[in-house]
Amino acid sequence: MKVAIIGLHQSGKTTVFKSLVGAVASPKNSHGQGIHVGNVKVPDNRLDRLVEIFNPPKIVHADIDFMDMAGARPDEKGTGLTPQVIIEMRSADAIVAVVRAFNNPSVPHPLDTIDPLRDMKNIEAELNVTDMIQIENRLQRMARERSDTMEKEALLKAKECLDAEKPLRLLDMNETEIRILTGFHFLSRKPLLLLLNISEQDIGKPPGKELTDFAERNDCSLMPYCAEVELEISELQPDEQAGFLVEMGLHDSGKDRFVRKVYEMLRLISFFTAGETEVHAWSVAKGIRAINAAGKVHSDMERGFIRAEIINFEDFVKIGSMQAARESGHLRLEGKDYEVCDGDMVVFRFNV
Ligand SMILES: Nc1nc2c(ncn2[C@@H]2O[C@H](COP(=O)(O)OP(=O)(O)O)[C@@H](O)[C@H]2O)c(=O)[nH]1
Ligand SMILES: [Mg+2]
Repeated sequence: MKVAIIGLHQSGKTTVFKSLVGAVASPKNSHGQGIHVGNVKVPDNRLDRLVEIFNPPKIVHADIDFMDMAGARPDEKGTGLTPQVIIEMRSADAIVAVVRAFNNPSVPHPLDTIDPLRDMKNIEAELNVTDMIQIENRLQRMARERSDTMEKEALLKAKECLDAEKPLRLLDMNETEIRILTGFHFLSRKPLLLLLNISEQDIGKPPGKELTDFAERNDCSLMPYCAEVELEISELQPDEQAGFLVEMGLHDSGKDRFVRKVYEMLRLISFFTAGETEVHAWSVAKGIRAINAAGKVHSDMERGFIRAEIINFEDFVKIGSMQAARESGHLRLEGKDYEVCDGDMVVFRFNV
């Protein structure tokens, strides 16, 4: 899974990126034109607990790749969606837009004033316009080629939505339209998280109503985040981090909450395989069937699927071991069509 971080010049994209991947892993030329990719583990208390129980040599978290996009040049007023950036964004599964709300006189805003609502509207409009241009280009080409009318109808419907200044996230589509339009990888259809980059003194305050209303109206998520403080925290040793959070009066790190939020937004769930050799969180799409989940672990397990033995994490920790769960009849036998739930611990039985 891949998530693109976009935003205006100096909104704090690179600071957010570094707070996620760690300052060490990030490249020096943060103002270069390249796109930097960093892999981030999804924090999961349940996985930590399983590691305590099984004490395996190998631990695998669910993970997400974040991309710090090249971004706008200092003289640009937008987010700098160059053709190269657009291509990368199309391949992303979700978008995080960093919106500046922090005050820092030594860091000028490209539009001079701090106005998060204005910036959110501009970002949304930029994504919509990018999709609109793509649709118009396609329609023009189709007019010359006299091609598929179903595709044309779907595109016109999408165009109507964008004309009304609504992102394609809000468009109701039937299955045919979804099939046709998915191939275009429209930006305004991707899950969008507006990450409000706040000043340190605003930590803990809820975002203004006009901002939450905007997010709700456009079906996107909104979350306050103080990139600078999160970066500081990420640079501490793990044991110092906990102390720092207590000092700041915080329950958990914003970074952990942010990454979990993105994971949710991607509509992913985790199931676990656990044993003496490995504890592994597997990310799969919500609603996946047991047989397809087996295929994530190994193609042989999908091909030779017999059944899945399942117990949810919550029940497992009460019982304490797989052996005890099996003996007490708490390990359920499920067939190939069983819909895997978040937190399921699974043993696949297969034969090839
Ligand atoms: N005060 C304050 N400054 C920040 C915060 N986040 C970023 N900055 C500063 O804003 C400047 C631009 O940040 P950067 O991450 O490079 O922005 P980018 O252009 O979007 O990648 C840097 O000097 C950061 O230190 C924040 O939360 N609070
Ligand atoms: Mg940057």
